[in-house]
Amino acid sequence: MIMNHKRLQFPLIFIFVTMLSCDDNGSKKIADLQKKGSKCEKSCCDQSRAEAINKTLQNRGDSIRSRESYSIPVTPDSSSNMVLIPAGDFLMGSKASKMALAREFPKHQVQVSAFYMDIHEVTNAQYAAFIEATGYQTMAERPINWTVLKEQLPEDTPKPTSDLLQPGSMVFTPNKEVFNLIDFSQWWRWVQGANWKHPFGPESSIKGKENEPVVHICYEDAIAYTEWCGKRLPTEAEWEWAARGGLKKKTYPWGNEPLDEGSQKCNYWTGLFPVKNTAIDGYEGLAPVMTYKANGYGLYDMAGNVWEICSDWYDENYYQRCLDELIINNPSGPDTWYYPREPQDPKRVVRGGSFLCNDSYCSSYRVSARMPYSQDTGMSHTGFRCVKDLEKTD
Ligand SMILES: [Ca+2]
Ligand SMILES: [Ca+2]
Repeated sequence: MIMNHKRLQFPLIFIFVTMLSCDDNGSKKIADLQKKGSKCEKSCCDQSRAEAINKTLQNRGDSIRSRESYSIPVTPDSSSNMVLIPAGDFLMGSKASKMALAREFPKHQVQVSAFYMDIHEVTNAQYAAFIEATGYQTMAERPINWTVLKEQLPEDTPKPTSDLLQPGSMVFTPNKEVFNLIDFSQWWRWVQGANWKHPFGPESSIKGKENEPVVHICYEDAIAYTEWCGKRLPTEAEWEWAARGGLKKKTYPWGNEPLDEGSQKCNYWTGLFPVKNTAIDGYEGLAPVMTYKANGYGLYDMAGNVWEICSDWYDENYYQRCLDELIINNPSGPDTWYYPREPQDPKRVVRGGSFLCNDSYCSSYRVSARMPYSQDTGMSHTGFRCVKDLEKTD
C-alpha cells in the first residue's frame, strides 16, 4: 500500500517525449494494446533516476527523512542457501518469436563453468544482517551527487535545487488512469525517502516482510553485499544457464507451459497491466522467496518476483559480437555499456522479470529475456542473488 509520502509529479512534456520514444500507437486503449502485444524496446521496467529528476526540475519537493524505527531481525547469510550449478553449454538468447525482443537475438553458443548460486533472491533479513554488520548506507539513502548526476543529463541542465537531490528511489505506483503503455511515468514515481527499509516511502516499513526479496538496491549496493559475504553477482550467461535448470530450448524455467495453464508458477502481473491486478498467483506485490516451485536446479523465482542484477554491462549488440567473434567461454559482457536511448546513463543487465511482468508487455519471465537497468537507480521491483566460484584444487 502506498503510504503518506510526497511524490514528484511528471510534467506533460515528459509524457509527450516518451510517447514519441517508441513506435507503438500511444493513443490506443490499454486493452487494445494488450491484444496487439505491445513491444516497446524501452520497457515498463527501466526508469532511471536521472530521467525522473530531469523531468521534475520544475517541481518542488520537501526533504523527507525516514521516521520508521523498526529494527528487522537479522539472519546471517549462509552458503547452505546455495546449490551447485553444473558446467555445460547451451544456446543463449532467443530466436525471433512472438514474445522475444531484438535484444535477445541472435542465439549463440555459450559454455559456462560450474558455480554455486543462491537458491533464492537475497531477502530483507539477509540484507539487514549485512547492514547491521557493516553500517553500509545504500545509494537510495544518500543525497544525490550532482557531479555524478549531471553527467547523465543533457548538457546545460541547470543544477536542481537541493530539495530535488534528497535521497529517494523509484516506486511502482498503481494507477487506474493510464492512457497508453509507453509513458511509464504513469506508474513509476520518484519518491523521496523510499529505500530498501521503506519500500513505499518514509512511512512504510518491511515489518513482516523479512522473507521478501530486498528491493531498491542498485548495482553498487549489490556489489557491497556480495563482497561482504564472499560471493559475487552472476554473469548474464551464468544466470540464463542456471535459469534453464537443465532443460533445453525451453521458454521458461519450468518448460513451455504458459503461465496461465496448470498450477501457479511464479509471481507476475495477472490481469490488465498496469491498471488491474487480479493477484490470482497469490500476490499483488512481492511474494516471499521460495513461494513457487523451484526449477530443475533447485532455484526459486528465476521467473518473476524481482528482477535480478547481473554483473555485465548492457549492450544491445553484444550477442551479435559473441556470435561474430566466437566469444563462447564464460562470456562476461562488454567492456562498457551501450544504450542509444540513454547514452549517458550507465546500464547493467537485469534478468528474470518481476511481479510487474505480463505477456502483454515484456513477458520477461522467459529465460532469454534481458533488460537494461540504470546501475545507480533503486526500484521497487529490482533485487539480486549471488553466486560463488568453486574452490580451486591443485
Ligand atoms: Ca502477482
Ligand atoms: Ca526473480
